[in-house]
Amino acid sequence: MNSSSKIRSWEITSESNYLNRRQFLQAAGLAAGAGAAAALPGRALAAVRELDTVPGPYSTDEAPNSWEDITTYNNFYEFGTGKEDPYRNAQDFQPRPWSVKVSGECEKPGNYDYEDIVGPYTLEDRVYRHRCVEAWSMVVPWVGFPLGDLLKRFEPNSDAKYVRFKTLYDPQRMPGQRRAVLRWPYVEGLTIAEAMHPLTLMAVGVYGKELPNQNGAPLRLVIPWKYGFKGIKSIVEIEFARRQPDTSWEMAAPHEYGFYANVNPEVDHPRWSQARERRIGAGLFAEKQATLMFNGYAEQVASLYSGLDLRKNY
Ligand SMILES: Nc1nc2c(c(=O)[nH]1)N[C@H]1C(S)=C(S)[C@@H](COP(=O)(O)O)O[C@H]1N2
Ligand SMILES: [Mo]
Repeated sequence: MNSSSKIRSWEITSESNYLNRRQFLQAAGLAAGAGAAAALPGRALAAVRELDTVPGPYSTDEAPNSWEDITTYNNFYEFGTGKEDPYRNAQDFQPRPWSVKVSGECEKPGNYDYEDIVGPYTLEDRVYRHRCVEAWSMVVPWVGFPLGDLLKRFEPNSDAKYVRFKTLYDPQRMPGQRRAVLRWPYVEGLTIAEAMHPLTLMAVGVYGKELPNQNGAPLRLVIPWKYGFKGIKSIVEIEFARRQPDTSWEMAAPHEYGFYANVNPEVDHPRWSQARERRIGAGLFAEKQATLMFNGYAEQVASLYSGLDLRKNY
């Protein structure tokens, strides 16, 4: 990358960006200090490297969650099913060397190293709402690049209607895979239009730092208008497919989790309402807030679903 053309995060002059940036740096600094990690048992957070980023488009101006919230309250069943398990159990995971196998309906299949995948891009900071199906939410300052820019390099052909993603399967390194809580490896999929949409990120970091292991190191998806489970972590395979891929949560509970999983306050999960959400970190007595259609990104993505019945295609 040409470093002279890049803006260091703290050189941004616009006041709101600057203030945002100050909050980010303060939160990151706190997390690095002795006090923050003490709130939870387990090891100190693994050292994560500083990334060089530029501000990306589409950020929300809501206050981001703290580094501690984002890195200690996770769903990553490969490291246990409790919210704090990934933080506790993923510290020794080594996300390098890493490669991604690309296959299916494209002209440039092959095995690509992490460095080949990430190398050509200027990394963007994008603050997105992050919404889990269990009616909790966070605001996360992700670092990444548009997934579509990456996919185009593999030259998908006109039969590529869907993209299939797979997480690493390695029970030695991912102890949660020794139990059959899901069918391993974790798999997810998007339509090609969803995958190419400029909001969809291949994330490599949070808060200007490399992704902590528990957040899906070294590469994970962020699709901000969908429920959290679509954001597959620690990706090792990308396949351009003709048919709609199976997805882990659909296979596990087809009547509860659909392929589309667009955030939709009008479609209840069979076991709970999805009309309101609890912002993690807001405190025990904070009011829940109304959940927005497409998680607030309707203007950008609603057109992808014109003609689809979103009650049936949930
Ligand atoms: N490989 C893998 N990816 C995964 C999961 C998982 O268990 N394994 N959990 C999903 C779910 S249910 C959510 S809510 C998000 C959580 O992402 P976060 O921990 O970064 O907030 O990751 C998703 N990606
Ligand atoms: Mo989730």
